[in-house]
Amino acid sequence: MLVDDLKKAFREKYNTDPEFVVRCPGRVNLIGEHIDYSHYSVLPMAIQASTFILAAKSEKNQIHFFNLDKKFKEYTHEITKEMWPGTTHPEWYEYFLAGWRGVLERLSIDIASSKGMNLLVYGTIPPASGVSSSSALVCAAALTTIAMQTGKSFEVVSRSELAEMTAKTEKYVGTEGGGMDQAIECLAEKGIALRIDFHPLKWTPVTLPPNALFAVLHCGVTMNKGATSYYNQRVVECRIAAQIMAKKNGVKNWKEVRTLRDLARLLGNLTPDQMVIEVEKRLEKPADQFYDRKEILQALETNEQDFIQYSLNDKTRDAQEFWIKKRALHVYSEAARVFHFEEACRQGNTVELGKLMKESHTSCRDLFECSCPELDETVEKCLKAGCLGARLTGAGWAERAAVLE
Ligand code: ADP
Ligand code: NG1
Ligand code: MG
Repeated sequence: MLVDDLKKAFREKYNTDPEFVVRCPGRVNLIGEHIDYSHYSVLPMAIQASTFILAAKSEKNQIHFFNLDKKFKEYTHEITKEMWPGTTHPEWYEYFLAGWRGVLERLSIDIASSKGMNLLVYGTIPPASGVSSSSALVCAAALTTIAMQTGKSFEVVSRSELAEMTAKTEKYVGTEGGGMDQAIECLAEKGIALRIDFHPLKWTPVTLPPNALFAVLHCGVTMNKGATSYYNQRVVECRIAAQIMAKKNGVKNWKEVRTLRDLARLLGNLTPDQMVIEVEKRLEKPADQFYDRKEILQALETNEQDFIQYSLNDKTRDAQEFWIKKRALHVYSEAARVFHFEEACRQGNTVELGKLMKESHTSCRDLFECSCPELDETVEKCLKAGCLGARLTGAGWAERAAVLE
């Protein structure tokens, strides 16, 4: 659908022209899966599929949501004195509200005086499929809000600030994400991938070998990360792995250790490759055995209350089993693969790129357990057909009830 068709649809719906049209791309992550929230670098690039938002002011104190995809029901959000508080089971329009809230807070716009809006949303990014439709909607919402509230667009907030702000604000839909998606969607440039580093946010263009062709396939199943606890469970397993190893190493305040990268720094700025060896040494239990809650409290010499406050999050308060060794081994080995991948891009070594992608998939499947049979089968088929490498992209998993038509 062309932008002119979208404008026509807006006019038919609201009897007025849109004042702004915002477009935000989806992304594919080439390598570096589930390591952004451990603050390790990732290597994504934008894709053509995008989310569009068309907007005009409303005289009413409301945000009206109309989606061209009828699966996403029309909705009216009343703007009251109370800010939308966030959610742990998001409806589709709440991804918009997450971006909207972030901008009002950033620009110190009082909720009661914020402007009402009529919106039309149209997306070509397959939702819940690992190519980041959620962040495209959050980032497009943030841009729409900036434009509608200030009458201006990019001059108000820089692209990098927008990336950091939307990474924080998407957490209002209940996932403790790491920031990769918002960063690439706000900072992407045509024709190149970016290596994205966190804390501080930095981005470096990575030119892909001209003879390499990357195809993005859909395996047919979907997974809504906001509505489930899989994602947040992995986030806390990585955090607990870092905290336990820090504690074992004599670090007094394990509560300040938040990520596996914090731990690598504390151990003397060890490289991801060196950290793989450390994990093998420091966590005695075999990787395929979980730690129960009691064992973790003992290892951290702490109580339930502090454990909930410093290690867990909303969706994992009651979790009982934590696979911490496997998760840490995945994170450090995947972080190392990102750097090797970038080096192979520089050398134009497509065979090495393929090898690293295969290793990444195996690690996601066996150590991070974020794959599913449909993804594994798709990877197998690609390799049998002669691809140099294949891997899942994005968070992974599947809810089988939601098979794509
Ligand atoms: P993804 O891997 O695509 O980011 P998520 O589970 O993080 O998957 O987010 C998917 C959710 O985002 C959808 O279930 C829906 O609520 C919302 N969403 C994404 N794109 C759109 C869209 N174009 N229209 C309405 N909702 C959307
Ligand atoms: P998807 O599958 O696109 O929702 C999620 C996270 C990323 C990253 C990847 C796994 C959000 C918004 N996105 O992506 O930050 O952790 O999983 O690498 O939380
Ligand atoms: Mg998402």
